Amino acid sequence: MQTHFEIDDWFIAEQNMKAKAWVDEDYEHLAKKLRRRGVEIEDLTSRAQAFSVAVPSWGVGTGGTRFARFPGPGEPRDIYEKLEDCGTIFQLVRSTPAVSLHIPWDRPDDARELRKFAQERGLHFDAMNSNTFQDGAEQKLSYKFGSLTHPDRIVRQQAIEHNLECIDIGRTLGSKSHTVWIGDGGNFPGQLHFRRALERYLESTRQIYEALPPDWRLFLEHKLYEPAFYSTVINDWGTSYYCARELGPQAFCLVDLGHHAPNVNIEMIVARLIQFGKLAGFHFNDSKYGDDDLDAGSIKPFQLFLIFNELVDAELNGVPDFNPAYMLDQSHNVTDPIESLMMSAVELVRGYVQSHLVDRQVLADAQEKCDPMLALTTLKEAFTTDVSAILAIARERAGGAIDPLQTFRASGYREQKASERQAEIGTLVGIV
Ligand code: LRH
Ligand code: MN
Repeated sequence: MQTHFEIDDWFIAEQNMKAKAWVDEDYEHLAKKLRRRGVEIEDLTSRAQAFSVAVPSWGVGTGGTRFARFPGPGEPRDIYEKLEDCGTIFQLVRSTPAVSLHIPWDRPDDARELRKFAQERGLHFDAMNSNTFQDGAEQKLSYKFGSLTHPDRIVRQQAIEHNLECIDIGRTLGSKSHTVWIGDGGNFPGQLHFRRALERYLESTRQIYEALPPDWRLFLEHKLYEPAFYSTVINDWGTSYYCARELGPQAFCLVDLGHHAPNVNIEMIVARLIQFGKLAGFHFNDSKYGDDDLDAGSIKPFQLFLIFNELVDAELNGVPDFNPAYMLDQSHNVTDPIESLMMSAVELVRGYVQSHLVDRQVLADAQEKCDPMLALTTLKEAFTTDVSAILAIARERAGGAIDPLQTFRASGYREQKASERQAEIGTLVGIV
């Protein structure tokens, strides 16, 4: 009978023993520092423990580019092996109890069985994702020239029905939201009629919106460019916001950090969508140039902090119905996907906890008194506070690893999976 290696909780506890002394010392030291600022460290540790982010099922396989993909050992070959890896990430960092699926990549033969398999690993399903940016094997009509905005009504109907199928699968899996990202656009001037294309988008998404169960949310994901390289129908937050408003109260705007032109002030877009009551949530990642899908916080950690600063400000000011969905959306081309997803989840909790360190009274006074230097230094004081000990203790108290990377590597999990999962040529799980 094929065994499936899993890391034992006693092994994590054993590894934690090696780190316990230094992490407790650092925690005590940080507690003293924060007490001088009138901050109770235990308040931050419980906030860290309460933070959760969903991992993308498509992120546990090695990603690639149009040039190449270099698969790693022990790649997951199907949705069950992807969930095994998601379960291991959750076991070690404790802040990733949810998985976001992509259809048809993850179309389950038996959704009830899949839900049970996930629950056995402490996992539940976050937003569903449709895919009308590729032509699936059994598909009749091509999305080469678009999907929900395609000039041919029949192609649009095919794309709409695919989204309805995603919602249907999601209902059985217990998901409560559906993300629509389409690559529809043009590569040349004149290829698309900009206004008619947007009208077709609204006409199509309205049919998807009407199929939503009453307690579901529809997430519209904008993107500046790629795969279209001249015009993209849903290219920015303004267009997405207009559509979410037109569709109704269950439609919201999802912010993928990599979907903006370089140097765009994303934290201000977040503040706008919060103010307009239309922030769906995030696909967290990082990038230097395009939609590079690099690890969150790896390139612009201050931007990640400033985004969480807006989110925590809204949370603390009791913005009504404020319930953003946090998801990672990354492509791991040169790192072990499990290591990248673990460490990216850690960076999100870091940004969140540091944002709770901002002295909001001092910041508000500085803003009202037009004292930009005091405003900036108040934010920087929080951003430059090393909260690693809080994050480690929060993981440990939740049964996770004080040092997830060291514990994962010491466990030999990847090597075990390499022997368990003989790669079947052509099995493709990561984004290419
Ligand atoms: C598009 C995107 C979208 C997913 C895809 C995998 O760039 O961010 O969210 O469907 O990546
Ligand atoms: Mn995305």
